[in-house]
Amino acid sequence: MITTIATTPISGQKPGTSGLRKKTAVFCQPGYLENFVQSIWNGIGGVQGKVLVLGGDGRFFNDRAVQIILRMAAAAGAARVIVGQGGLLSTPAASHLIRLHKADGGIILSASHNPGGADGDFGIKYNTANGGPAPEPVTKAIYRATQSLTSYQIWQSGDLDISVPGRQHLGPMAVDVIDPVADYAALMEQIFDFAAIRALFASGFQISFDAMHAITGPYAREILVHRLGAPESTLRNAIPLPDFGGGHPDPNPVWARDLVDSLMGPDAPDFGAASDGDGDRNMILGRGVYVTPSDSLAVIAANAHLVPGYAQGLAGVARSMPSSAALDAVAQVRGLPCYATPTGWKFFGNLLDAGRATLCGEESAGTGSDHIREKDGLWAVLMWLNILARRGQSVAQIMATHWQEFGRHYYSRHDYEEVEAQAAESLLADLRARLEGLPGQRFGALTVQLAEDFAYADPVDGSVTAGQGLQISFAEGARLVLRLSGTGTAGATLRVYLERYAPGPDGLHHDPQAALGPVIAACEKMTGLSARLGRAKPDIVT
Ligand code: G16
Repeated sequence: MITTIATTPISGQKPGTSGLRKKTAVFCQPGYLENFVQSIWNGIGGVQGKVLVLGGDGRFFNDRAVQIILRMAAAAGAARVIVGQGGLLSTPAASHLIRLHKADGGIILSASHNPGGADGDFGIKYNTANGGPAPEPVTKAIYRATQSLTSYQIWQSGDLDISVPGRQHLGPMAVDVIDPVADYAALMEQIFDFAAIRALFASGFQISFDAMHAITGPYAREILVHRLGAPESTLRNAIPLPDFGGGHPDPNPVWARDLVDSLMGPDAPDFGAASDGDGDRNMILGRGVYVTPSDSLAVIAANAHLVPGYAQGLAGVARSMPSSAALDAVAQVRGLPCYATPTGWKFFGNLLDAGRATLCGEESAGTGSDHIREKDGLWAVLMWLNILARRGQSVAQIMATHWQEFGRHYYSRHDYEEVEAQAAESLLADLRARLEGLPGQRFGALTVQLAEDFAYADPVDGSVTAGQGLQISFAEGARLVLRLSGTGTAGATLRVYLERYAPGPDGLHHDPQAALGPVIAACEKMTGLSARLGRAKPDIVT
């Protein structure tokens, strides 16, 4: 039976870089989730007769939210919901299922790399029929719907038992509970040379994979251990927990410190990797080396032909604007089209759908391809393993030869977290106002060549997205980008992206922070950042 509940708009239900993210306590408020879910239905023209995919990364409130969304889908007349067993699905697996079942869309419950638990963050995002994050016009329509909502509808019933695969019904709606891993693992087996990776493992090649107590534990066990023969000891923190064991499930050298330390230590395995809360991010390490996400994307692009799924070549490649130009260097040598998009995976969707790009990636530890429409952590790990198996070299050797051929793009991101929003906004506004006069000006050792407020004209649908970050290029082969994060849930996070190109053959093996010293100094001189934010140094350096 359908019940209609009167409600009023809740302010601030505006999707950010990747869906709506708020403190868990905010999402747990009566009606908060319901208002947003009803606004999704209203914003996309309803779900009457539609097929949806539903699942999340298992963080606190995932289980409750799944039950509420199932009842709201039933009330809205959805024909069928495909839900991961226990309400679990990694973001890449959800994207794949939408495509596999030709579903009309899907709902993914996750705040990605943000911490979870009752005191952490929760999030929800809507993906469209191509399997990708809803593009801007759709998120805007959903936001508009939140602002005029007067009621929501929910099916009156108790909870469904979604702990066992199989079909059941909620009113007239079919609910298919499926194994969250099986279809995704089968897709990976189609793309990669599993025999070659199995042989690599059998030869004694050691890997360590850190699931950070998040969603990829069961996926990694099935793929790396069961299908590829790696020992169980390969897996760290492989049991998903609602609070990620109190950790911060962001696979970077700061939050996956233990893994990084073990790769830098005396008994290091040959390869290390980690993934995030919902399984779409990745970190790649070799014995004694950390591979930046931008470098990883470039190496993957340069070696993709060694992987069966990409043996026929790449149509093109794409990166987010703040990501380093390491990808562009590969694209130039290989004659591939290369696109720079705003931050946010949703901007790759059109390029992938139109067949203009095969691979894409971001400095924020996301890498992926046209196999789905989300970034994909385990896919990136398997890309590396397949390349390592075929090249028979270590990660360090692959990096060294890559830099010899393409030069090295030293890269780092400095994050100033939870700063006063007004201070960060006025810093950017002041710099924006000065952009026109910057070219030709010298800041320490660097001379500004170009300065712009990045705007993206989508080559497929012609839409223009402005205000996507301040980009300052220097004549000496360096670049500085400043933008505000769109995924935080408290205050503002200012991201400062630093890049400097070393063409080689010398100067390829410096400490990145030292190599970037002139860019860091130029940023400080140009913006007066430390004084304006009241911070002597960044909170997070990756
Ligand atoms: C999300 C988006 C990414 C983006 C990242 C960081 O990742 O999907 O495209 O690069 O946030 O965004 P921001 O700099 O605005 O915080 P995830 O893994 O959180 O979904």
